[in-house]
Amino acid sequence: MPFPSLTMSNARTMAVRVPLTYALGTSAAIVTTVPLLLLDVETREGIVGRSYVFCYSTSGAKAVAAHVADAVELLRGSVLHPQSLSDQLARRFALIGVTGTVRMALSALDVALWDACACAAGKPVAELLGSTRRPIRAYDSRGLGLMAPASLAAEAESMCASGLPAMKLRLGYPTLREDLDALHTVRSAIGDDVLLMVDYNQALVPTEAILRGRAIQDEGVVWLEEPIRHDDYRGNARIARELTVPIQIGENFNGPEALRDALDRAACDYAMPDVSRIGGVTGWMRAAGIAAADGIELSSHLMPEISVHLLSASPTGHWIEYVDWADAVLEDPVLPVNGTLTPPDRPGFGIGWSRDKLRHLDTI
Ligand code: SMN
Ligand code: MG
Repeated sequence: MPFPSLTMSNARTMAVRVPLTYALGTSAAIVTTVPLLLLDVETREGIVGRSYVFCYSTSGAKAVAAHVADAVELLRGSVLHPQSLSDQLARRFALIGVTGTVRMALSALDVALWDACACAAGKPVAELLGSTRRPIRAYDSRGLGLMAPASLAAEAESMCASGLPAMKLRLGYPTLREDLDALHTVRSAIGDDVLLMVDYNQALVPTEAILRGRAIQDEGVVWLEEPIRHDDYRGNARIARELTVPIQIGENFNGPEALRDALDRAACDYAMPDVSRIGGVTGWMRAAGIAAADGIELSSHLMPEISVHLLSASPTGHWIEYVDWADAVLEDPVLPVNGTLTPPDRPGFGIGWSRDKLRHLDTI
């Protein structure tokens, strides 16, 4: 089968605000609604490529949409060769800098281009990338933010209904005592069989991270995520050296080069890129090659519907972060089965917008 030949004609974006099932208090900010930017790329052949991106804030959604519009002007009439177009766009945006919302816009476009190509080929993206569709172990990341112990116990119990084998707890309370209380509260609510990851969202400094990490690692957590500033690789390396619990970072990696740098500095034991910051499918697959060469297990950050195809095609695919945020806009949400997510047997990423659901959401 030849790689499909499609020509870019136009793109449409729509930003919506989705209320969350569980408010998510992190050490950085409390998230109660999530702005999602939906992107449709149109081709002259009539195939539509879709993607969506979590934009963190209202201004984020507006900025990403504006950068997408600029990029589409540059691409109109181009044949969809996603890798070449992504590299071309990165060059064109080099003066403003391919970081933050610019990176998110270019990543979203790259995802939509790959979706269009896979739709034209009539194959799931995982298969277009040369992989089987394989089940990826999923952990529940919908809740367990920073909150009072009684609410934490109730939320942990209700999350058990998903049947997932693991969940992620946010830490970074003012004291280690409170972190341990939260961990013990959740552990007694869920029992010994469900695994726990913990995420500090960059709350600590290295010395404090080592002190807290020493206490927490005796609790048998799967990983300790973003203990300190994400780009302090020297500090992260010091923590990784001092602790036995695996250090997980990566949701803020800007492009695959950041993973290369982090691994060169021994800043982490595991990595979890975010498809919208690592550079879409193109950037993810480059990162997957780096991780595979170094034997580093790769997990994902948010946007599970897209990430599941990429983890499936990653030699060291590890855990998928499950959230249900996009269920509010999708025709066919991707649901966990037997504790795993599997790329659906549909063309592309298998994402289509439900007009009915969109009617009930606030737009930005
Ligand atoms: C996170 C990041 C951004 C929004 C919500 C939650 C968190 C995660 O760091 O890893 O899920
Ligand atoms: Mg995190």
